[in-house]
Amino acid sequence: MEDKFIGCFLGLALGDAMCAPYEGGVAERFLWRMIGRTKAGELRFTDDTQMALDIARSFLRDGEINQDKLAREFSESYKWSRGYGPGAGKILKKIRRGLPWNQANISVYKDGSFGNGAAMRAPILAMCFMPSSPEFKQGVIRSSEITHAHALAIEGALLVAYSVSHALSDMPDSELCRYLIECADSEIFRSKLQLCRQHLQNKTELKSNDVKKAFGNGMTAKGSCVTAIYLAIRFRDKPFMDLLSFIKKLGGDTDTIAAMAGAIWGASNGAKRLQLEDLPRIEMQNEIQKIAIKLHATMNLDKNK
Ligand code: R7I
Ligand code: MG
Ligand code: MG
Repeated sequence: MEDKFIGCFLGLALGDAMCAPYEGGVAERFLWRMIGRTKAGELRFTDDTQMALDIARSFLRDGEINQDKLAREFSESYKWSRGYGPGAGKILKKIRRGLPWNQANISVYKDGSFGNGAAMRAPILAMCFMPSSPEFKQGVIRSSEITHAHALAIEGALLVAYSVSHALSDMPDSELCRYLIECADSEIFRSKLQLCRQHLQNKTELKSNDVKKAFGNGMTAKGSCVTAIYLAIRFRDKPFMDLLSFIKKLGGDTDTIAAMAGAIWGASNGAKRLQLEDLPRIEMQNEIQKIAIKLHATMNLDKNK
């Protein structure tokens, strides 16, 4: 199980760092070419991994998702050069200046953001709480709403977290799809998940343009979470690099789709199947690995209580 936790966190971070250079349009890609490596030549990660680290550190320190403390952690880590979403960046700067998070999160969009910024970091909650515990769902909601108060952003985060949790416990694909469809609250997520189940059952080899049309490749939760879930399951028995190559070709919000899909893929397959020796190194790789090991140890302790 420890290897699956490491696979999940590294899958998220590697997906993020390796697909970030392919995100967005020409300007974003050019910028990332300039700032996408550390001085030591390691690949830099973006907001997806940074916020995942913030949740993990906050949980390991406090033993819970304490929203005030996590809001501070998120806002203190904020740096423009991590490529945060435009709304999220504004919210985090307001929190840093002292605005309470539950005012900041509705200050940019009046119902809160429906971006995928809550879902991209949600895999960590599957490594904090037992899947059947009420704390799990609550943890996803609490960690999401600090920056993403919109119901669709939270729904996307829950679906990604459930997918990771089931990948950690090796639930068969058909059961996972059924479970996710049952959990979906909105018509848009339900219909995309039904389509996802259909394509997986029929083993349709959708081309990248068809995936984009069916599930989306943008920055909204409804236009990216099912994409990531579909691709993670479709590529689960294939090499990690095949998954990432497909996402690079898909374009759009590549870092985030790869972070979510990478976390699910890594939770299924474990770190050994990532074949780290063949992949570029990313910044803080050892620290990410150590944090995954700590999360695993903490969850086992809880189990034995
Ligand atoms: O969701 P978020 O934190 O980050 C999304 C992406 C990820 O790919 C990151 O890697 C980073 O690159 O950014 O950022 P937000 O700014 O909250 O939401 C993302 C986008 O969704 C916004 O820039 C808007 O285009 C759109 N969006 C909305 N548009 C209209 N009305 C989100 N909420 C709304 C809304 O209420
Ligand atoms: Mg990002
Ligand atoms: Mg992104």
